[in-house]
Amino acid sequence: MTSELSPLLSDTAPGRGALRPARSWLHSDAPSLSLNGPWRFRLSPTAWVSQDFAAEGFDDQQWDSIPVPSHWVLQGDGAYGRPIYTNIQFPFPIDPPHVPDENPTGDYRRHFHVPAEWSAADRIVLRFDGVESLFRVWVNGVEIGSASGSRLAHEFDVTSAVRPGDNVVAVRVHQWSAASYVEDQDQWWLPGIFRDVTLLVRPVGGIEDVWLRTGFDNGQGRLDPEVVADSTAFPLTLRIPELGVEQVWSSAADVKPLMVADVQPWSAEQPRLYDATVSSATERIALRVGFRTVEIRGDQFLVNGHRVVFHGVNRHEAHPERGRVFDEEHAREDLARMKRFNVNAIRTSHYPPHPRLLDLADEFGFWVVLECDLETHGFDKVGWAGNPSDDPAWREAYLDRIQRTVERDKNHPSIVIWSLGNEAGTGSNLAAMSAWVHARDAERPVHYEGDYTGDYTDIYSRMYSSVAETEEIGTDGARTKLFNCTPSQSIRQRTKPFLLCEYAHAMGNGPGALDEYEALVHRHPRLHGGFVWEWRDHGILATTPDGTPYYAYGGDFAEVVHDGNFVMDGMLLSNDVPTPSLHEYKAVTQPIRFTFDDEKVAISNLRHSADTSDLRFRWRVEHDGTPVASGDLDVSVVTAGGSGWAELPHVAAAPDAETWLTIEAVLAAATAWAPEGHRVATAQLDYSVSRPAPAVRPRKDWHPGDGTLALGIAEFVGGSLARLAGRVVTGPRLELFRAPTDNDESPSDGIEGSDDSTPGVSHAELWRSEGLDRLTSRRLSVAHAADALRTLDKVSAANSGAYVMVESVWSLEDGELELRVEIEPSSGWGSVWPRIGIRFGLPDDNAPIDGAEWFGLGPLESYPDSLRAARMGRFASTIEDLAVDYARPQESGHRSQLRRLTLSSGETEVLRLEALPDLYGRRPGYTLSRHTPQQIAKARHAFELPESTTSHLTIDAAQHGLGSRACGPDVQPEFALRPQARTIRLRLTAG
Ligand code: IPT
Repeated sequence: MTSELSPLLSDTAPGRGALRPARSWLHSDAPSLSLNGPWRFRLSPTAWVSQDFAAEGFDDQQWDSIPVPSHWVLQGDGAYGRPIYTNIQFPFPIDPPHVPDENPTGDYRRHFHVPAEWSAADRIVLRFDGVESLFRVWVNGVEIGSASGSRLAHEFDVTSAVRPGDNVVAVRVHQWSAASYVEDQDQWWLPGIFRDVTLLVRPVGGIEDVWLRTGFDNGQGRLDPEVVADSTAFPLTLRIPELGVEQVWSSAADVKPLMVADVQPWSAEQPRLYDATVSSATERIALRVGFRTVEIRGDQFLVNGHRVVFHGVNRHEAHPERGRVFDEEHAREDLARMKRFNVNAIRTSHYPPHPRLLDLADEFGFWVVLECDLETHGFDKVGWAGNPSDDPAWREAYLDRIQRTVERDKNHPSIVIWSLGNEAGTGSNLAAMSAWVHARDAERPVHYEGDYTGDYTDIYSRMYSSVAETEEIGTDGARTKLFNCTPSQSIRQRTKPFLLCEYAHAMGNGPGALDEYEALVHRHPRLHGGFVWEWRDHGILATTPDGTPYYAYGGDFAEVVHDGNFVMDGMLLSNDVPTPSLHEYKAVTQPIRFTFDDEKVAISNLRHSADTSDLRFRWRVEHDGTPVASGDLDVSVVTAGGSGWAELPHVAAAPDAETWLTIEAVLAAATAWAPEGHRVATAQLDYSVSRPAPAVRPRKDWHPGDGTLALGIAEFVGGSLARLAGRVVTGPRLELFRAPTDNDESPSDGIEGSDDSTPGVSHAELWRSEGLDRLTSRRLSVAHAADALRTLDKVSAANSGAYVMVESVWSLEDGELELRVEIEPSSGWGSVWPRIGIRFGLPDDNAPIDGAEWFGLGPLESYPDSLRAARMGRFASTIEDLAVDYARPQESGHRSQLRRLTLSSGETEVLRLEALPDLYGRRPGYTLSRHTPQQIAKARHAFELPESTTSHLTIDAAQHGLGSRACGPDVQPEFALRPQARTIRLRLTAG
């Protein structure tokens, strides 16, 4: 037994016995039988288990039952092991092509009934749409074959093994195999039969495969059919009723290209599909045809003659309970959500998705980069020694993978680029894959990021290049050498269309600078946009011992090696909630742009091919956030790439309130993905008259005092605030710390242009070493004046000589309580600062502060390099909803450019704050939270945060940007917060 098994597990070839060539995943009316459902299941800790179970008469009564499709590690509450998350690391020794004896092995069995009529079939085929990682199949005890290529379809001819009536199929699945070395994607390792299993009748005279290649040229559609069928299948008929197409092919020789008049093209914006059938006497195949031509002209990537800008996302198959098991409703909702957030493209990172996803992509309209199931990233650890990509022993496996990828999905109009895989180094096997694609599908370009020098691919692609570097790539005539390229290779790469197959790493709170990347696309036509990493967090729903649900990440399942929360880097949280970054993305990529000019607004339509006839434009005027007038804008239809004008309404600025005009482009009618009125694009214009903040009243009568007094609504004891509006209050204290974001925690690679680039050291480490999270203070003086109190504090940290002087002046001004805080750092502070703020503690006091209403930027959190989604207005929120539930607790909830804030307890308004601008007109931001930054920084998950009824209000004169350093560039220098002097001025009144 062992001698038989060992070569299979270590075999670099993709298994034995699966049918070749691979074919399309077709919608056929031939009979089929889904083998999804409960199977008998047994898990063994090693591959060295008896194969007796495959025998027909084996007694599996003692076995468990498991659903197919599923991942066994997500079934049985831990009874079948746990998921493992690694990014680059191999969770087994790097000993290719061998895997350890500790190799979880799942044995599956089920019975199925074959109808007697099936005896008339030409063949009976057993199809597996996805099994991770290596599996062997037996039918009625007869070994059928084996296969690897987890996210690829495999079909086996089981005609001679099945019989009418009862049959039994047995499948053995090994978690680890040679294939694991080429499936090292950044995701959970999730073994099992996780996609459909189907028994298919292949009728006599059936159609093995169809490819309806299409093209579109000046209103004419081109159809270039390819059919695989033996001569008994003919005549075949192609029908596209809506276009009046009915072609009868009496033999293979008749199958020729044809032109179709009056065709509407397919595009991601207007995904026009035509129902088509190809039928023989015994089988009918249904397809949905979209006419479009993909081409590269010079350095331009065009569809139907127009340049495509990819506003894309990397999409993994991830579901918090199902893992990579496809859930069509969930996927459909996800794609609709993408459309609502102006996403127009998907890279299927890093493997072909469930085939139905591509039907949906055709239907909703996305430009798809379809990626092969291939990644060997873990070889990086050993300097890429033994990388399969450059080892002829793996050539067959590589070719098999790309063939199964392209063949399965070739009919989809949404797929405009083939991608060979991800992070697999470089080498001849990748070049061979590319050559095969070029020969098989001359139209669609080949992408592979790792071909930095462009030796075998058609598109220049990078991941996480900085804004500056990306701009260099797009700049004509630039001579700078490109990443990993010689001068001549750099020149060659600049002759190709460029895309960022990954950028704007969206881990935790971030990314910053989405707008700067977007701006490049419009300045440099060679730059075709890119794909944010990534669409969604891959959290797995788990519960704490006390039953609290949470989304687990690496390390939560006691993995031996893991990569923590690096798998939580989506613009969508695990529970489908869009993070502020997705709103920012939507704002930055809006296809309609507005430029104000006096009484007019210019409206640019940046779409690929759709005009604006699907949109309605409306306006509204607000005074301090309260709507006072609204209406529709009269805009004539703007063609794609064009621009038009609209007259703006007359807006009178209010004398005593800020006056803002907001315009919006909304859907005029419901679509498949959004209701009528859905906002596609928006812009604001400030009409306010300038109203300078009241000057600081000079006081000359300061004299020392004990600091115990009342000033309006404030009561002080020993110079410290004790009560506000009758409530106990602590602070305010200087706050320079924020709970580090994932970007803040990421070590610098030392080569970027950031303010702290000590290689291997993160901002957060510097903050902790400077003691920003543990400031202490010493009161230097307390002084009184008429209606005023002044304190001077020296704030510093243990074992630090650097300090900040904080002068606080409380006074009554025009009958209102004013607080002015002057924050004055000493020399000697080294790092950037996360924030410059003051924090109040607002204990429960029998009425916890649990809500906020404000006039300022909102409704969601914003930071200096992520401000585009924020708009000026009046907003309200509960304290819980102010923060985002990032998988790992971190800085969240900052609202920028505050004007006025009301804190409430239930229905009762407790405290009102007005934030005065500083001398430069800068307004502070605010954060209201149940926890201090120090508490948040300690928690790995939200459930670890202490219970709290105290609310903490931080008023920040400034916050540091977000950047995307967790995997990419740091905060751009203009948004990096260096230690500096700041003034905060607040007016406080009782609610
Ligand atoms: C890049 C990977 O391609 C992607 O799969 C993901 O892991 C991403 O990083 C980070 O989340 S590779 C990285 C070394 C640039």
